[in-house]
Amino acid sequence: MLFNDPVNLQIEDGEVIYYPECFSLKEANRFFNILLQTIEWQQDNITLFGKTYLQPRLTALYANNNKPYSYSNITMKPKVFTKELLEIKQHIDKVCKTNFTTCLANLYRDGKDSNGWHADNEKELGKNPIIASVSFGEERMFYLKHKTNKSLKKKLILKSGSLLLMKGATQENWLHQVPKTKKEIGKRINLTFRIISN
Ligand SMILES: O=C(O)CCC(=O)C(=O)O
Ligand SMILES: [Mn+2]
Repeated sequence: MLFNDPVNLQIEDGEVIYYPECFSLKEANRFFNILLQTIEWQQDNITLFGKTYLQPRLTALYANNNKPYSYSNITMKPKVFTKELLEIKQHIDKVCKTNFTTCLANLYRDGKDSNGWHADNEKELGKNPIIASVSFGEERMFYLKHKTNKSLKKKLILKSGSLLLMKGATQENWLHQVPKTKKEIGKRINLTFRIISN
């Protein structure tokens, strides 16, 4: 089910691999439409540097266990995987040769929705977490920058049906973001599969 060869971004101090067509466009469209309707999207308040904001996108947490996930002063309790999320997880598990427990879903409603610079380095993910990030719907830019060496940066377009796999020391040494855009664009769904086992 992989239609194009993966591309290793060859970053220092980490490992990032992009699979441009992990799902066919037909499958990606089907998943986009179903997930938009069936995921229980919510918009939380987040607290950053003592200030509280509405998160600039909708989110939801699903898992095959009951372990919560906390970030930016939010604690999310998982819901049971839907049929389609399980179907997607099974494919991603195979491609990544791992067994993800948890999926944090993001809905970017338009170009004003975004995800600011961060690393997925919460303690419940453990050291050197593996994170598989699947995109459906509108394509968005994705930026990576090294935490200390300012000359190390990467920029790529995350296409519908793609998988971006981040592993090794990536979260320790790099930050990533999905910036706002002024373009008139449609909705994008992103699923980040993670392992939370303690
Ligand atoms: O939307 C994306 O591509 C990235 C999402 C992300 O970084 C996250 O949920 O931690
Ligand atoms: Mn992230």
